[in-house]
Amino acid sequence: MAYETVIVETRGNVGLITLNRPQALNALNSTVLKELKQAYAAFHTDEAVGAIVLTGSERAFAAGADIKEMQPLAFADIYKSDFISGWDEVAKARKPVIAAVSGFALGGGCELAMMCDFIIASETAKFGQPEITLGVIPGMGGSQRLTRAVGKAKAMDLILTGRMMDAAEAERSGLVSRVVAPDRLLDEAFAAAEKIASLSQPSVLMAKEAVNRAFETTLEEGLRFERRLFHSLFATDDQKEGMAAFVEKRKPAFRHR
Ligand code: CO8
Repeated sequence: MAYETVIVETRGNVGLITLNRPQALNALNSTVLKELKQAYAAFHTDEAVGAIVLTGSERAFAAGADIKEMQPLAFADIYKSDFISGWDEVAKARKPVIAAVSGFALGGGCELAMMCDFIIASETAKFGQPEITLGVIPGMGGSQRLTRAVGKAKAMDLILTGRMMDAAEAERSGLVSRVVAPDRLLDEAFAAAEKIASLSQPSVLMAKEAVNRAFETTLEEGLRFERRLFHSLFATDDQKEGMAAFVEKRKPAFRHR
């Protein structure tokens, strides 16, 4: 498939999507959304792909929603079209997605990174929700996902002032899982994605569902959900294989079923 704003590749069992609008620091417009959804859908139907890495350029993961595209819009336009709602589909990707962030991850860019399952950042990464400086507020989940990720104090600080935080502060705050040297970013993200792709896909998908459920329900319901998923994995061949391989001191050969 020909893409205009993203580069889509498969490397072994890992799908790689690179945002590619260098002239606009990878600002997210309607074409990016359409193409990201297409790329995710293609990876989801490709049984060989076990995990996805989403990245940008060295200078910018994405500097936000495309301000030039939004500037002429009126309330009635964006309300009637339920502007932004299409991004929910991106956030609901079933296979694990790792964001590999270098440079600016601002506004919708930060929100897109937070839609991924975890973020690996280069030392050069800068995160922020500067929408307030444009007379609006985060619209792709920033006020909700950032607050869940870093807590109220830091989220308020960032969202009310519009300031950026560097990679070290983002790691201290719990927004990113690892910070690496710029030239290690893709290798590190790939190594993590390859590891995930080598594991039993049903257990990977259920692990992701279980962690995500923690954000949506009570502890008691979440624990029950986790336990039921755990029980159900004993119906898979891969549970038999994984445990037999441990006992027999050999590597498991998962068949993803
Ligand atoms: N939208 C459109 N174009 C952009 C954007 C953007 N978000 N960010 C940068 N660009 C363009 C610039 O206009 C410039 O283009 P040109 O060369 O044609 O003038 C080019 O990218 C390079 O940018 P700069 O010259 O500004 O580069 P600097 O290194 O001087 O500055 C910054 C880099 C600090 C990142 C600066 O570009 C900046 O502040 N960008 C805007 C950041 C921002 O406010 N982001 C939030 C946008 S609002 C948002 O994300 C709402 C999300 C909810 C809606 C989601 C719907 C999809």
